[in-house]
Amino acid sequence: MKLFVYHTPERTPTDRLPDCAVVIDVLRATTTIATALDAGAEAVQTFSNIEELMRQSESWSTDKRLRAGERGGMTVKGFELGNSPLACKPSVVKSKRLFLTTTNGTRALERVEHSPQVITAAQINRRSAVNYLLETQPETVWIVGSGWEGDYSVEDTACAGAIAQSILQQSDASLIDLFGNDEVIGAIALYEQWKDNLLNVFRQCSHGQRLLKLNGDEDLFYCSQTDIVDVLPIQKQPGVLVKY
Ligand code: 3SL
Repeated sequence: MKLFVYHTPERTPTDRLPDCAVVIDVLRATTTIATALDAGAEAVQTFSNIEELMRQSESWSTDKRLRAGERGGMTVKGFELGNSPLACKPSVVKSKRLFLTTTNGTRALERVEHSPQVITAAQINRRSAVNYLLETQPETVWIVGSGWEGDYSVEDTACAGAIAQSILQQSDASLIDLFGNDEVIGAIALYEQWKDNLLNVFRQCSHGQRLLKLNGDEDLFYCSQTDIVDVLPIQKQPGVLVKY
């Protein structure tokens, strides 16, 4: 297995695809996706474009669908849910399809949606993603962060490092065997530096600050927890994620 880390969709190569893509948007899209599937949602279908989401969700009966998403961190007008993982309670999402649009996470997913295998990861389900990679041993793995409108986000790269570090610890491979680009080494170092205090870095980083202005401290706390959810979202058709 060769691991590559790309900080943003914009920095992800366009002329090839990996055997497996791992998409990360810790704050908050991939945390929300894992939480919704863990709470019993039938699937999460992702869109970068609101009009396309409206068009495709229209044919679903209202008792089987939920429209969810944010722009600028706030719930899209007329949608039932925003992008807070804490809203994804079983009583709300069970057996429903979430039609989800977000600013960056859904764009990152689109960037690699034609890869043979696509999974999503966040800090809360890091272990499930690692177990899947160790079990399936894809030859090339791209861990793609969502960032923020083209810029790097520290929380996504820290989570990429958490995945890479755990794979390194559990496989016989050395770092030299495992890493495909220098970003992997940087991501592991970043995670090592902050792993015991992720909440602190989440509160300081630019996206954490943005969410704090929207009263998002509970979301930050939830998103900063490691391995609390045993669920792996896997793409069954482009843009549609289900429980593995
Ligand atoms: O950018 C995204 O995809 C979102 O997850 C951003 S937010 O945390 O909902 O503001």
